[in-house]
Amino acid sequence: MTRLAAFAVGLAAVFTTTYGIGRVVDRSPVVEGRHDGAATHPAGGSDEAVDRLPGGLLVSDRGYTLDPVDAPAEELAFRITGPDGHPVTRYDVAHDKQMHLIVVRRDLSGFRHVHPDLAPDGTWRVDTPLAGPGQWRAFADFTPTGGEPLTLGVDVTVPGELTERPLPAPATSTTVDGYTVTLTGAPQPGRTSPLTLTISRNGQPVTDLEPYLGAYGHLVALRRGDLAYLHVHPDGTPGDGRTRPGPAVTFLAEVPSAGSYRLYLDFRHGGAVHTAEFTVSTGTPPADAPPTGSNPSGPAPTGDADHGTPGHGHN
Ligand SMILES: [Cu+2]
Repeated sequence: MTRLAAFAVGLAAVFTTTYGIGRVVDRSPVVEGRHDGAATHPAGGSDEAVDRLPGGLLVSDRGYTLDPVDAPAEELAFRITGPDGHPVTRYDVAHDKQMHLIVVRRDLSGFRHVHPDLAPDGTWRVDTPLAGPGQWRAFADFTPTGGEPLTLGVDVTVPGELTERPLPAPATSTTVDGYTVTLTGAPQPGRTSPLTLTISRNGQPVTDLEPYLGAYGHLVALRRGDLAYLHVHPDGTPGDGRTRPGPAVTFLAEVPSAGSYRLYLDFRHGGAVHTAEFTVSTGTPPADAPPTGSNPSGPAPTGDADHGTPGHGHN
């Protein structure tokens, strides 16, 4: 009797301790892979499981491998090795380029989107976009000729003093290089939903955006925790007779799970490319839902009611 009681007390203590740790982890500023099955299972499951993964999580997929190449500090170099074990030298053009290289720190800061040059031996080189010390993730987004589009990812460390940058809170408006960019719509896990970004400058709508990478904007979304790389397609292209050069640019986005995402919009105006960044949290009630008064996962989306962009439907 006494032993049984002692056992029960011991169990209770274990549960309490576990619960306490869980709470502490959940409240920490950065939680890697929280509530995220893809991040907690090692790669190398069934092919079916791999097919369902978002892009950018694997360094090697479908026979193609991203191989960093030694390079001077001011340069970033890599190769893509193909199924035959040799560097790939032929690529299809997608969004105006054969290779899109995206880099970002593991804390989602420092985003850059650049276009390396291909040497005849299959080595890609670019002036390093890695702006300072940190744990960086590099994504190569490409289509090998005769193959499918792929996004491979690899970690790159730049030594030095690391400074963790907190993820900015969700917001529906931001400024960059004197432009104000507002975001309407929110990604919904498991289905495609429109995201509209509207650009103004000095209070005036920008109506003469310049095409960049075959569109009036290029949007990359990365998931917090594992940096899953999400393809986001522009809704319309310059010259299709219905897509206007601003002030609004609409994308069709689908996110694989609830969670926090960082969106990076590249747009071109005045001969320069600008990048506007947003944090969005999915899994929160739509903006037109009645307020619940409690939302433990973060601030509720704000500002949607002020924008009133036509076509912002919840269909
Ligand atoms: Cu690109």
